Amino acid sequence: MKFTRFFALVIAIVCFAVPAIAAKQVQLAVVTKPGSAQYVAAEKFAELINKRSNGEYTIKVYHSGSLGKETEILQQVQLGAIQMAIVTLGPFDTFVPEIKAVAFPFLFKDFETADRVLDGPVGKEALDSLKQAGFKGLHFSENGFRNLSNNRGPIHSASDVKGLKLRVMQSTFHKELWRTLDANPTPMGWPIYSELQQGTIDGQENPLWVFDEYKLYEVQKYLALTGHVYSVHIDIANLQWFESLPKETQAMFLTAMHDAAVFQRKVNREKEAQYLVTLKEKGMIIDEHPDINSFREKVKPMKNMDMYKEPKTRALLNKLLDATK
Ligand code: EAX
Repeated sequence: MKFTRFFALVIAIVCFAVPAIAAKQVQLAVVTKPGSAQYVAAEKFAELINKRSNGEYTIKVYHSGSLGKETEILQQVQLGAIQMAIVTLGPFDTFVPEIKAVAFPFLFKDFETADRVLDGPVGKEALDSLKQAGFKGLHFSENGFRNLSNNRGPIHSASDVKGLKLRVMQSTFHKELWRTLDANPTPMGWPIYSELQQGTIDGQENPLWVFDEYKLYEVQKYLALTGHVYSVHIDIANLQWFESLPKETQAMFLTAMHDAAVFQRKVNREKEAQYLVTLKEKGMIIDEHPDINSFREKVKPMKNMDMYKEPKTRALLNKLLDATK
Protein backbone atom coordinates (compact mmCIF):
# COMPACT_ATOMS: atom_id res chain seq x y z
CA MET A 1 0.00 0.00 0.00
CA LYS A 2 2.71 2.36 1.02
CA PHE A 3 4.67 1.44 -2.09
CA THR A 4 1.73 2.04 -4.37
CA ARG A 5 1.29 5.45 -2.88
CA PHE A 6 5.00 6.14 -3.26
CA PHE A 7 4.96 5.18 -6.95
CA ALA A 8 1.80 7.18 -7.52
CA LEU A 9 3.62 10.15 -6.06
CA VAL A 10 6.68 9.57 -8.27
CA ILE A 11 4.49 9.31 -11.35
CA ALA A 12 2.66 12.48 -10.36
CA ILE A 13 5.95 14.32 -9.93
CA VAL A 14 7.29 13.09 -13.26
CA CYS A 15 4.09 13.96 -15.11
CA PHE A 16 3.47 17.37 -13.62
CA ALA A 17 6.83 18.65 -12.44
CA VAL A 18 8.82 17.96 -15.61
CA PRO A 19 6.82 20.24 -17.90
CA ALA A 20 6.85 22.87 -15.17
CA ILE A 21 10.63 22.73 -14.94
CA ALA A 22 11.02 22.68 -18.71
CA ALA A 23 8.85 25.78 -19.20
CA LYS A 24 10.94 28.92 -19.21
CA GLN A 25 9.35 31.49 -17.02
CA VAL A 26 9.51 35.14 -17.99
CA GLN A 27 8.66 37.79 -15.42
CA LEU A 28 6.64 40.73 -16.67
CA ALA A 29 5.76 43.64 -14.38
CA VAL A 30 3.03 46.28 -14.47
CA VAL A 31 2.37 48.80 -11.72
CA THR A 32 -1.41 48.70 -12.15
CA LYS A 33 -4.00 46.08 -11.22
CA PRO A 34 -6.00 43.44 -13.14
CA GLY A 35 -8.49 45.23 -15.39
CA SER A 36 -6.03 48.06 -16.10
CA ALA A 37 -4.88 48.93 -19.62
CA GLN A 38 -1.37 47.63 -18.88
CA TYR A 39 -2.72 44.40 -17.45
CA VAL A 40 -5.05 43.74 -20.40
CA ALA A 41 -2.03 43.89 -22.74
CA ALA A 42 0.11 41.78 -20.40
CA GLU A 43 -2.53 39.12 -20.01
CA LYS A 44 -3.12 38.88 -23.76
CA PHE A 45 0.63 38.67 -24.39
CA ALA A 46 0.95 35.88 -21.80
CA GLU A 47 -1.89 33.96 -23.39
CA LEU A 48 -0.43 34.29 -26.90
CA ILE A 49 3.08 33.26 -25.87
CA ASN A 50 1.81 30.28 -23.95
CA LYS A 51 -0.16 29.13 -26.98
CA ARG A 52 2.37 29.93 -29.68
CA SER A 53 5.37 28.47 -27.85
CA ASN A 54 3.40 25.34 -27.00
CA GLY A 55 4.08 25.95 -23.35
CA GLU A 56 7.85 26.36 -23.74
CA TYR A 57 7.52 29.86 -22.30
CA THR A 58 5.20 31.03 -19.57
CA ILE A 59 4.78 34.69 -18.76
CA LYS A 60 4.28 35.48 -15.09
CA VAL A 61 2.60 38.85 -14.68
CA TYR A 62 3.46 40.80 -11.53
CA HIS A 63 0.86 43.50 -10.99
CA SER A 64 -0.48 46.02 -8.48
CA GLY A 65 2.94 47.40 -7.73
CA SER A 66 4.20 44.11 -6.28
CA LEU A 67 7.58 44.87 -7.90
CA GLY A 68 7.49 48.58 -7.14
CA LYS A 69 6.50 51.81 -8.87
CA GLU A 70 7.16 52.31 -12.57
CA THR A 71 10.59 53.90 -12.08
CA GLU A 72 11.62 50.94 -9.91
CA ILE A 73 10.23 48.49 -12.46
CA LEU A 74 12.36 50.15 -15.13
CA GLN A 75 15.44 49.88 -12.93
CA GLN A 76 14.80 46.17 -12.42
CA VAL A 77 14.35 45.51 -16.13
CA GLN A 78 17.50 47.50 -16.80
CA LEU A 79 19.43 45.33 -14.34
CA GLY A 80 17.87 42.14 -15.70
CA ALA A 81 16.30 41.26 -12.34
CA ILE A 82 13.05 40.93 -14.29
CA GLN A 83 12.87 40.39 -18.02
CA MET A 84 9.85 42.36 -19.18
CA ALA A 85 7.48 45.17 -18.29
CA ILE A 86 4.71 47.37 -19.61
CA VAL A 87 5.33 50.89 -18.35
CA THR A 88 3.83 54.34 -19.03
CA LEU A 89 6.08 56.48 -21.22
CA GLY A 90 6.36 59.25 -18.61
CA PRO A 91 8.96 57.67 -16.30
CA PHE A 92 11.12 56.55 -19.24
CA ASP A 93 12.38 60.05 -19.90
CA THR A 94 14.73 60.02 -16.93
CA PHE A 95 16.40 56.98 -18.57
CA VAL A 96 16.21 58.01 -22.24
CA PRO A 97 15.74 61.79 -22.60
CA GLU A 98 14.61 61.83 -26.25
CA ILE A 99 11.66 59.50 -25.64
CA LYS A 100 9.78 62.47 -24.16
CA ALA A 101 9.23 63.70 -27.73
CA VAL A 102 6.53 61.03 -28.12
CA ALA A 103 4.54 62.65 -25.29
CA PHE A 104 4.71 66.14 -26.80
CA PRO A 105 1.41 67.92 -26.00
CA PHE A 106 -1.29 67.74 -28.68
CA LEU A 107 1.05 65.79 -30.97
CA PHE A 108 -1.50 63.19 -32.09
CA LYS A 109 -4.90 64.50 -33.11
CA ASP A 110 -6.64 61.13 -32.91
CA PHE A 111 -6.14 57.39 -32.38
CA GLU A 112 -5.64 56.71 -36.10
CA THR A 113 -2.76 59.17 -36.36
CA ALA A 114 -1.20 57.73 -33.21
CA ASP A 115 -1.36 54.19 -34.60
CA ARG A 116 -0.03 55.17 -38.00
CA VAL A 117 2.96 57.02 -36.59
CA LEU A 118 3.78 54.80 -33.62
CA ASP A 119 3.52 51.59 -35.63
CA GLY A 120 5.53 53.11 -38.48
CA PRO A 121 9.24 53.93 -38.97
CA VAL A 122 9.33 56.91 -36.58
CA GLY A 123 7.75 54.81 -33.84
CA LYS A 124 10.33 52.11 -34.49
CA GLU A 125 13.08 54.69 -34.16
CA ALA A 126 11.63 55.83 -30.84
CA LEU A 127 11.52 52.23 -29.59
CA ASP A 128 15.11 51.68 -30.72
CA SER A 129 16.27 54.75 -28.79
CA LEU A 130 15.58 52.75 -25.62
CA LYS A 131 18.55 50.51 -26.38
CA GLN A 132 20.97 53.07 -24.98
CA ALA A 133 19.44 52.40 -21.54
CA GLY A 134 19.46 48.62 -21.92
CA PHE A 135 15.82 48.19 -22.99
CA LYS A 136 14.42 46.40 -25.98
CA GLY A 137 11.31 48.34 -27.01
CA LEU A 138 8.93 45.75 -28.42
CA HIS A 139 5.83 47.80 -29.05
CA PHE A 140 3.61 50.65 -27.92
CA SER A 141 0.33 49.84 -26.25
CA GLU A 142 -2.18 52.38 -25.03
CA ASN A 143 -2.87 54.32 -21.89
CA GLY A 144 -5.01 56.94 -23.67
CA PHE A 145 -5.53 60.66 -23.98
CA ARG A 146 -4.90 62.27 -20.61
CA ASN A 147 -7.52 64.51 -19.02
CA LEU A 148 -7.24 66.90 -16.11
CA SER A 149 -9.19 66.50 -12.87
CA ASN A 150 -9.14 68.37 -9.57
CA ASN A 151 -11.05 69.35 -6.46
CA ARG A 152 -10.39 73.08 -6.40
CA GLY A 153 -12.89 74.17 -9.02
CA PRO A 154 -13.91 73.84 -12.67
CA ILE A 155 -11.13 74.20 -15.21
CA HIS A 156 -12.19 75.47 -18.59
CA SER A 157 -9.18 77.28 -19.93
CA ALA A 158 -5.44 77.17 -19.31
CA SER A 159 -5.55 80.20 -17.02
CA ASP A 160 -7.70 78.22 -14.54
CA VAL A 161 -4.74 75.90 -13.86
CA LYS A 162 -2.70 78.56 -12.07
CA GLY A 163 -1.32 77.36 -8.74
CA LEU A 164 -3.05 73.98 -8.89
CA LYS A 165 -1.29 71.39 -6.73
CA LEU A 166 -1.03 68.62 -9.25
CA ARG A 167 0.38 65.13 -9.09
CA VAL A 168 2.44 64.33 -12.18
CA MET A 169 4.29 61.18 -13.19
CA GLN A 170 7.94 60.77 -12.30
CA SER A 171 8.88 62.35 -15.59
CA THR A 172 11.00 65.34 -16.55
CA PHE A 173 8.63 66.26 -19.34
CA HIS A 174 5.39 66.09 -17.37
CA LYS A 175 6.81 68.27 -14.61
CA GLU A 176 7.90 70.86 -17.17
CA LEU A 177 4.56 70.71 -18.99
CA TRP A 178 2.62 71.59 -15.87
CA ARG A 179 5.10 74.23 -14.83
CA THR A 180 4.56 75.82 -18.22
CA LEU A 181 0.83 75.75 -17.50
CA ASP A 182 1.52 77.54 -14.16
CA ALA A 183 0.46 74.59 -12.01
CA ASN A 184 2.41 73.45 -8.99
CA PRO A 185 3.42 69.91 -10.05
CA THR A 186 4.64 67.19 -7.69
CA PRO A 187 6.06 64.00 -9.22
CA MET A 188 4.71 60.83 -7.60
CA GLY A 189 4.53 57.18 -8.55
CA TRP A 190 1.23 55.36 -9.00
CA PRO A 191 -1.29 54.94 -7.27
CA ILE A 192 -2.32 58.28 -5.74
CA TYR A 193 -5.80 57.69 -4.30
CA SER A 194 -4.89 58.47 -0.69
CA GLU A 195 -2.97 61.61 -1.63
CA LEU A 196 -6.07 62.87 -3.42
CA GLN A 197 -8.28 61.83 -0.52
CA GLN A 198 -6.09 63.54 2.05
CA GLY A 199 -5.80 66.67 -0.06
CA THR A 200 -2.01 66.57 -0.33
CA ILE A 201 -2.69 67.36 -3.97
CA ASP A 202 -5.67 69.08 -5.65
CA GLY A 203 -5.58 67.19 -8.87
CA GLN A 204 -4.07 64.79 -11.34
CA GLU A 205 -4.39 63.87 -14.99
CA ASN A 206 -5.03 60.50 -16.60
CA PRO A 207 -7.05 58.73 -19.28
CA LEU A 208 -10.71 57.96 -18.50
CA TRP A 209 -10.23 54.27 -17.74
CA VAL A 210 -8.04 55.21 -14.77
CA PHE A 211 -10.85 57.28 -13.21
CA ASP A 212 -13.12 54.29 -13.38
CA GLU A 213 -10.76 51.44 -12.43
CA TYR A 214 -9.17 53.39 -9.59
CA LYS A 215 -12.42 55.03 -8.42
CA LEU A 216 -10.92 58.49 -8.77
CA TYR A 217 -14.49 59.82 -9.01
CA GLU A 218 -14.69 59.28 -5.23
CA VAL A 219 -11.86 61.71 -4.59
CA GLN A 220 -12.03 64.10 -7.58
CA LYS A 221 -14.92 66.45 -8.34
CA TYR A 222 -14.09 68.29 -11.58
CA LEU A 223 -12.91 66.79 -14.81
CA ALA A 224 -12.01 68.59 -18.04
CA LEU A 225 -11.50 66.57 -21.21
CA THR A 226 -8.27 68.30 -22.11
CA GLY A 227 -6.71 65.35 -23.97
CA HIS A 228 -3.41 67.22 -23.63
CA VAL A 229 -1.12 64.21 -24.08
CA TYR A 230 -1.65 60.95 -25.88
CA SER A 231 -0.17 58.63 -23.29
CA VAL A 232 1.39 55.36 -24.38
CA HIS A 233 2.69 52.35 -22.54
CA ILE A 234 5.95 50.95 -23.77
CA ASP A 235 6.22 47.18 -23.83
CA ILE A 236 9.83 46.38 -23.06
CA ALA A 237 12.33 43.64 -22.33
CA ASN A 238 15.84 43.63 -20.92
CA LEU A 239 17.93 44.13 -24.06
CA GLN A 240 20.69 41.65 -23.25
CA TRP A 241 18.23 38.93 -22.27
CA PHE A 242 16.08 39.53 -25.35
CA GLU A 243 19.06 39.36 -27.68
CA SER A 244 20.20 36.12 -26.06
CA LEU A 245 16.96 34.41 -27.16
CA PRO A 246 16.94 32.36 -30.37
CA LYS A 247 16.01 34.50 -33.39
CA GLU A 248 12.67 32.75 -33.92
CA THR A 249 11.76 33.25 -30.25
CA GLN A 250 12.55 36.96 -30.58
CA ALA A 251 10.27 37.12 -33.61
CA MET A 252 7.54 35.28 -31.71
CA PHE A 253 7.77 37.75 -28.80
CA LEU A 254 7.66 40.75 -31.15
CA THR A 255 4.63 39.47 -33.04
CA ALA A 256 2.80 38.47 -29.86
CA MET A 257 3.38 41.91 -28.36
CA HIS A 258 2.15 43.53 -31.56
CA ASP A 259 -1.02 41.41 -31.46
CA ALA A 260 -1.52 42.05 -27.73
CA ALA A 261 -1.16 45.80 -28.28
CA VAL A 262 -3.63 45.84 -31.18
CA PHE A 263 -6.11 43.88 -29.04
CA GLN A 264 -5.62 46.08 -25.99
CA ARG A 265 -5.97 49.37 -27.90
CA LYS A 266 -9.26 48.15 -29.33
CA VAL A 267 -10.61 47.18 -25.90
CA ASN A 268 -9.49 50.52 -24.45
CA ARG A 269 -11.20 52.55 -27.17
CA GLU A 270 -14.42 50.59 -27.11
CA LYS A 271 -14.83 51.33 -23.41
CA GLU A 272 -14.08 55.06 -23.58
CA ALA A 273 -17.69 56.26 -24.12
CA GLN A 274 -19.00 54.07 -21.32
CA TYR A 275 -16.38 55.41 -18.90
CA LEU A 276 -17.68 58.92 -19.51
CA VAL A 277 -21.25 57.84 -18.75
CA THR A 278 -20.13 56.12 -15.55
CA LEU A 279 -18.14 59.12 -14.36
CA LYS A 280 -21.16 61.38 -14.87
CA GLU A 281 -23.36 58.92 -12.98
CA LYS A 282 -20.84 58.93 -10.17
CA GLY A 283 -21.33 62.67 -9.87
CA MET A 284 -18.21 64.14 -11.46
CA ILE A 285 -18.72 67.57 -12.98
CA ILE A 286 -17.37 67.20 -16.47
CA ASP A 287 -16.37 69.89 -18.94
CA GLU A 288 -16.48 68.01 -22.22
CA HIS A 289 -15.40 71.01 -24.28
CA PRO A 290 -12.75 72.96 -22.44
CA ASP A 291 -10.90 75.71 -24.28
CA ILE A 292 -8.26 73.45 -25.79
CA ASN A 293 -6.81 76.32 -27.81
CA SER A 294 -5.83 78.17 -24.66
CA PHE A 295 -3.88 75.07 -23.56
CA ARG A 296 -2.30 74.67 -26.98
CA GLU A 297 -1.16 78.29 -27.07
CA LYS A 298 0.31 78.15 -23.61
CA VAL A 299 2.41 75.04 -24.28
CA LYS A 300 3.58 76.11 -27.75
CA PRO A 301 6.83 77.69 -26.48
CA MET A 302 7.81 74.31 -25.00
CA LYS A 303 9.24 73.31 -28.38
CA ASN A 304 12.05 75.81 -27.86
CA MET A 305 12.83 74.86 -24.28
CA ASP A 306 16.25 73.57 -23.35
CA MET A 307 15.04 70.01 -22.95
CA TYR A 308 14.11 69.92 -26.65
CA LYS A 309 17.40 71.50 -27.75
CA GLU A 310 19.37 68.33 -27.08
CA PRO A 311 20.03 67.13 -30.69
CA LYS A 312 18.56 63.60 -30.43
CA THR A 313 15.40 64.89 -28.75
CA ARG A 314 15.09 67.69 -31.31
CA ALA A 315 15.53 65.23 -34.19
CA LEU A 316 12.92 62.80 -32.88
CA LEU A 317 10.45 65.58 -32.14
CA ASN A 318 10.86 67.03 -35.64
CA LYS A 319 10.27 63.61 -37.20
CA LEU A 320 7.17 63.11 -35.08
CA LEU A 321 5.81 66.56 -35.89
CA ASP A 322 6.37 65.84 -39.57
CA ALA A 323 4.80 62.40 -39.47
CA THR A 324 1.70 63.57 -37.59
CA LYS A 325 0.91 66.37 -40.06
O1 EAX B 1 -1.61 53.90 -16.06
O2 EAX B 1 1.08 57.08 -13.40
C1 EAX B 1 0.18 57.38 -14.20
O3 EAX B 1 -0.38 58.47 -14.20
C2 EAX B 1 -0.30 56.35 -15.16
O4 EAX B 1 -0.97 56.93 -16.22
C3 EAX B 1 -1.15 55.40 -14.33
O5 EAX B 1 -0.31 54.45 -13.82
C4 EAX B 1 -2.18 54.67 -15.08
